[in-house]
Formats: sequence, C-alpha cells, structure tokens
Amino acid sequence: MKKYIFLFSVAWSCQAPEVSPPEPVYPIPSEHQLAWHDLEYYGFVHFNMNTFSDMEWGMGDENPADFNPTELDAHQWAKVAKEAGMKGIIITAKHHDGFCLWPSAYTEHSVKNSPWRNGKGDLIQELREACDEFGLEMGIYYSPWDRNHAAYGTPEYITYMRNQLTELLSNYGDIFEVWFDGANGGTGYYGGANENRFVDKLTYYDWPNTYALVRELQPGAVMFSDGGPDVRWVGNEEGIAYETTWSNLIRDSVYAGMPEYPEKYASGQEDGTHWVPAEADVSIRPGWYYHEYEDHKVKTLPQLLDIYYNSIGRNAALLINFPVDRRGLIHEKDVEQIMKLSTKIKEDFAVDLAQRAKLSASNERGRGFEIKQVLNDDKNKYWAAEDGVIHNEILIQFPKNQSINRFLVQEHIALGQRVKAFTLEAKTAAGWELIHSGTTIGAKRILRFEDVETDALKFTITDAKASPTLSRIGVYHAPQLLIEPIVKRNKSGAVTLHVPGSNVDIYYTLDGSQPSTNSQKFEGPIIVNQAVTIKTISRDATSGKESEVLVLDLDIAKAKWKVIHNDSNAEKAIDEDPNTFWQSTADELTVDLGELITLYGFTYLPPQNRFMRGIINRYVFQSSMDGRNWTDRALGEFSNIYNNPIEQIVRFDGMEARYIRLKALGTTDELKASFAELGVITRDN
Ligand code: FUL
Repeated sequence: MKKYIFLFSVAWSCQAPEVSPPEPVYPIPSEHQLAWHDLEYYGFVHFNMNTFSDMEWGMGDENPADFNPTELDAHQWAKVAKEAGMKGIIITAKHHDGFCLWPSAYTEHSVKNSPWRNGKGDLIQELREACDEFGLEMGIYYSPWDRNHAAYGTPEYITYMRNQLTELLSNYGDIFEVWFDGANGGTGYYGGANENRFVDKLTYYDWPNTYALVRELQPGAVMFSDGGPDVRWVGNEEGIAYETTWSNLIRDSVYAGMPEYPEKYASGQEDGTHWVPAEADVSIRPGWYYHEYEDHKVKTLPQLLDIYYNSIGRNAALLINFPVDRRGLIHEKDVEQIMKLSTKIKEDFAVDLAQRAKLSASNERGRGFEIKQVLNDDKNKYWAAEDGVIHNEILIQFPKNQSINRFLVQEHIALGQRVKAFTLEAKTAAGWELIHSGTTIGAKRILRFEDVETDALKFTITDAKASPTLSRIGVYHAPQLLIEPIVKRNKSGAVTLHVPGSNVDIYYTLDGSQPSTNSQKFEGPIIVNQAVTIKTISRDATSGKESEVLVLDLDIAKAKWKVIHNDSNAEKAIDEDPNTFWQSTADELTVDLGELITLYGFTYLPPQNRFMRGIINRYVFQSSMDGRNWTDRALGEFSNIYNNPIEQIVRFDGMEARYIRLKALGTTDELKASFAELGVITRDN
C-alpha cells in the first residue's frame, strides 16, 4: 500500500502545477448566447398570407379567407430541418401584412377567420408540437411593421404589439430566438387609410421596454435585430458574413432598420462594447415566400455550399429559409437541395486528419491548457497561451504526406474574441507555402483552399487583442465538387457556357429536356435570339461525375435595342452584364426595341455591387408604339428589393410595343434611379 502512495505522490509532483485560466477579454457572451452559438445552423419558414397572394410584402388589405393551405404539415417541416442537421426553426408568426398564424385575441386578421382547419387552427402550436417531436428549438419572427393595423404609427399600436408578443412568448413553451425585422414604415392599408406612414425607427417601438418584456417572458431567448441586443443581422440577405467578422458590436449606436447599418456595422467591431454575434439569413430560393415561378431557381449545391462556408465558416450562425408552398409543405425541390447540402457537409468533414497528427505550440499556458486540447470536442477544454504572449505558432505534423483542402479553427469564445490576424502555411516540396492570411476567427473559422500535398501545417497567430485561446483545430480533405456551368450572354444573343478547371465537358439543351451526354456538347458561343430555357450540366471527362443541372430562362436577344438617352453609359442598362449599371439623371430608362414585340411583362435588375445606390422600389412601366404616346402598363412596388436585390419580375396581359420605359416613382435612398439591367418577358406563361 505504502509503495502505491509513494508512486502516486512522485507522479503527482512530476506533473506541472494547475494554472489559472486567462482573464476574459470583454465583451463576452452571456450564458444564453453561448447556448445559441452551439445551435449554429437552423431553419426559417416564411409562410403567411403572402404565400397565397404571391407577394413578398402584402399591403395588409388581404382577406383572411384566402389563407387556405390544403395539406399543411408542420411535422414535415420539422423532419426536413432535423434531417438537414438544423437545430431549430424560426417561423414568421406575423409578417409585414399583419396576418397572424395564431388566433390572437387582439385582431381579426388571423387564422381564426380563415377556412384553414375551419378557423380553429393555430400554426404556432402545431409547429411547437412538431419541434418537440423532433427535438428542435422553436423561434418566433415578429414583424414590428404592420401594414394592416389601423393604429400603426401611434402609441396604441405599441400596446398591441406587446400584447401579441405576450401571447406568443407565454403560450408556446420555450422560444430560443425572437426575430425583429428591421424593415418598417411605409405605404400600407392601415385599416383602410391606405397611406404612407413613417415612424422613427429608433424611438417608436420603445425598444428598451419591449426588450425587457421579452426578457421577462423568455429569459433564455436571444433577441435578433440589426443591432441585437443579443444577435445581429449580417447585413445582407445572401447568407454571407464578412472575411473579418467580430462578435463585438458598438451596440448602442445601432437600431433596427438604420440605413447605414450594412455598410458601417454589419461586420462588428474589434472594439465593440457588447457581444452581439452575427446571424446570416438567406432563402433557399430567390424570394422569401413561395412563388411557383421560382420552382427552378432553388439554390444549387455549390451555391448552398458557398453560403455554408461563408457564414458558419466566418463566425456567423446560418439561418436558411424554406418558402413553404401553398399546400403548406416544404417543396420537394427545396428538400432535395437542403439534403444535398447536409450530405456534402458530412462528406467534407468526415475525417479529421489533425487527430492523427502531432501538434506542438510555441507557447502553452500550462497544465490543462496544452495544445492537445484543440483536438477535443469538449468546448470547455482549450489551448491558451501565457498572458502577454500574442505571437504563437502551432505546428501540425502528419505521419505522412496528406492531401488537404480545409482548415477549421475555433476560439474559446466564452473568454472573448481575441485573434486579429493569422496565417496558415503548408510544408510542401517547395518549402513553406502561404495558404491563407486572415483576420478574425471567433466561434468558428473554416478555410477552403485548393488541394495541397503536405506533411506539416503551421498556423500562426500574428496579432490578437490579448494572448489567444483556441478550442478546436481540424484539418480535412473534402471531395471535389463539380460546379454547374456559368452562363453568359451578350447583347447580340451569343451565349457562352463556362466551368473553371480543365477536362470538363459541358452539355446543354434548349428544348426543355434534361441535358445528358447525348445532348449538344458546348463547343463555342451559341446564338440565342428567341425566348428559351437553357438547361446545362458539366461533366468531368475523367471520372464521369456530373454537376447539377442549371436551368435558366433567357428571353429575346437585345441586339436591336437602343437606349433613348444622350449618355453612352445608359447602354449598360441593356448590355446583359449584371455587373455594370447606369445611374439615370431623370429617374427613368427608355428603350427602343427596334421592332414591334408582344410583351407579357418586364424584368428589372438593381445594381449588384455591395452597397448600391438608386434602387427603384416604386415604379411605373410604360409602353409606346411610336415613342411619343405612352400608356401605363404596370404600377407597383418592388418589395424588399433593398435587402434582397434580386431580379424583379412583373407580368401583365400581352400587348404590343415598340418602345418601353421604366420610371422610378421612388428609390430606397431617394437618389436617382439606377439600372443594372432592364429586360422583357415575351413568353405567356
Ligand atoms: C426582411 C423582410 O422584409 C423580408 O420580407 C424577409 O422577412 C426577411 C427575412 O427580412 O427584412
């Protein structure tokens, strides 16, 4: 017995003494924010009156009788989310049109006056049960803006909003996130007033007291808006975080819907005062709501994968939206795509090569904080450097040469986000090669790069706010993914198809059939003058692997079109290049089509650069036979175009025209209207 005690005490005394953890670097996440970070990936459901009115933003005058899904099944939504690897679902309980998915006692504009479940339905309750069945969290989207409510704009509406939040946050169990949309104030039905109502977005909602109410009712929930208070908008609706993304934010300078938010605040700030991490939201289709005409525009796997790596891989959570269809189901195509993403992610991260490697760090704080901790999935175990040691090198030596193309790294964020700059190098036959030089890490950073053959990696932290911590390092070799062809067309109608890389063949069809190796092989530009749907795939000539099918509607070529403006730059609005645009001087664009054409609609693409100006949000579209006498053909709003600047499609009954004009009645920033591309629809479907 004595002997054992002796050995034990020798072993004990040989071990390094316990050391204390590093001091936090403020701001740090709260307990409920830390729990939220663990979710990382969850689903959004947009399903309201807009689903039935085929709109993105309803005016608020819609009839509850029109809300009538035929096969609504919240279990299907939850099953899809669960199988896709998502941890929760946020539902649009009330969107801007004010229609409520639960039988609110405070309005008649809800499911209780719809034919769905004979007016006895409660969709929030149905989703609650479905989420519970599949072990998912449930979140609530609640639009502060209400285009239906007569009192919107007065203090009475704030009471209404709080009463409704009280219903939603008291009667449906634990809510993980309350989502406050920044879009608010403008035209609407407003109980029949049909007017323009602007509110002071900073003060009108009395946010401090509204937030206090949410905290009281759901202490575990995080609140989302442009400026938090707990989780912030990433600043675009493409699901893409910034290369440099801080979880810190100068929170008190920000409020929901502030115009300069995306440009100035969305990436967070190194010296931000509060922990308000980013959430990247994006729809699996161009719009947030279901439109049958987008059935072939569901995002492809390479697009979804880019979103994954540019959000979760850049210190943000990812919220992918399903525009539930009129049946009340997530559409088959959306299911297919989201499952492809989860399969691919599993494949990409199947084997962590770092687990077989030998790791060493240039500095270690001491016992409990050794570099081996980064191979452990336990979030509470982490490597830390000694106080004051900012520059740190971590060497990862593989037993033999490896082909790698992914590097994952995480900070121990419970003690604050610290790293400001890092590099990743690989030892190759040519010596140490720089793979990536980056800035922030945060909750998770994933680097994607071309295959590198290497037997060692060097990860160097070159700058940090304080001595760094890391909770995880992973190294992977993701299988190559063949991307579908990129389609370009010029003004004369010449279409080119392109795939980066060599040894890839491209096949296409113009008759609506599925492309295969029996279809036309792309050998050089194809002239496409008429309206057609092009379907195309790429195929690796060696492996025979095929990409997904890309489907694209093309309308008539613009070869004969001329802009009627004394400014050669105006041509950019009809040059078929989405990356160029023209900013008008008179808020309108007039085009001579060169011949008489029967039109069934038009398309408008706003500028595609990151912080664009002069985006049209209210318009009138006119046509003329002679260029002198004009008739109004369509008048309306491009809803949500500022946040989601996708091509706008407006259809009308067929009519002949030689000249067309798109006139801006309003732009999102009141600057002169800009046009990336104006197009026409000549197919009647
Ligand atoms: C935006 C809204 O205006 C859209 O309709 C959508 O709900 C999106 C998630 O947020 O601000």
